[in-house]
Amino acid sequence: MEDKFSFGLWTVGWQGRDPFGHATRPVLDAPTAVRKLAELGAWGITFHDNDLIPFDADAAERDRRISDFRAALDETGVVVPMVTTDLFQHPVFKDGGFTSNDRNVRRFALRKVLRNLELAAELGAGTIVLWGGREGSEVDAAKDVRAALDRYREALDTIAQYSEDQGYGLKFALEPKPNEPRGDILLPTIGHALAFIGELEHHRLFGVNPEVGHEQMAGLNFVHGIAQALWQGKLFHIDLNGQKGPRYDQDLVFGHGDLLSAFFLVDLLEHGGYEGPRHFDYKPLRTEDLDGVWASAAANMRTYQLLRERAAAFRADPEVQEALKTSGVYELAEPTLSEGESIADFIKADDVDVTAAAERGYGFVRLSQLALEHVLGAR
Ligand code: 3MF
Ligand code: MG
Ligand code: MG
Ligand code: MG
Repeated sequence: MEDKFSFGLWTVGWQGRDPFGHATRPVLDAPTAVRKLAELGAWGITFHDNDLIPFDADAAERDRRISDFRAALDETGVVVPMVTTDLFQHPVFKDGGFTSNDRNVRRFALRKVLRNLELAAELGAGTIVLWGGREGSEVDAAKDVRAALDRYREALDTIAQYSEDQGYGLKFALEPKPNEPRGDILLPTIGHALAFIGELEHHRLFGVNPEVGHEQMAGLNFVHGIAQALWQGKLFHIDLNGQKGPRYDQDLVFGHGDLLSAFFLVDLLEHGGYEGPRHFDYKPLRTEDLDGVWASAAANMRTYQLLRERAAAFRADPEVQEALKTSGVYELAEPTLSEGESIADFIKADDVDVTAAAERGYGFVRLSQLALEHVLGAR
């Protein structure tokens, strides 16, 4: 429970439908997912409104689905830390939700999110994730990006205002992704999202929910992105999974992509002050049966725990500490100007031996090898 491992209902529930093939697994109902994940040691479950309640459900069906789900939560003690809204599956969202060119679609999408906030608050969720998978275009002439960003901002400020007015006290995490399903998606990376948040009226209520694979699809260093989000106090939530470089969104088990990056990510999360859920947004391979689904869910948690152990051993190793010192890693924490040093004095001073500084070796390869040996369990 203290690990705070959580899973999206849509992860273990993925039936294996892809653009080229039909489902390979049966429907998994929400109460079964909750019970099974609890057995495996998960702490939380998250969902899109339509993972739990079908898009066209009537009031009676909605109530029944929610009450069956609640019964499983009560029985197992599994919590709902995050809720999100599906603005991508239904054809009405084919040109986006908040940024569709069609104003009626925008009004429908925004209402769908607003109506989902009450359920989130009732279930005790503190965070709402917003992934704008259909907010984008394939054709540059088709979208005035500046107008789309105006509408995006309008929607998010409306949602935050409503949450404040209702006293829900929710926080909101934007999930960047560069492409898929749209050819190009708005707010494609952590950096774009952070810059956009600064333009929101309720910017304090907004942070990011970065996903490993999404940043790697853009060829970016996920650990660096997470470090900047932490540095800006904006890492509200995280989607852990695996990806093998820039290609389609693979959603592999955590660590089953770039393992060294996963190691440094766990090291950063564990030692960098992140206290939120360790949330897995992955897809059990389409080749797996239901036993394989549960094995893959357990694999995410086990990999995280192993990497956490390995990161602690890395930090505690005296040779690593010495190597970090030799490499100047601690020295970077020292301000560049001395305390009380005026800029006038600083600019005049001539206190650097440039030749010696240019000749210095940093020993970064040694550090890298030490990390690799800890990951491999060789130290
Ligand atoms: C798609 C995703 C989404 C988001 C989810 C928000 C369907 O690539 O990652 O999963 O994570 O919509 O929580
Ligand atoms: Mg994803
Ligand atoms: Mg993904
Ligand atoms: Mg995700």
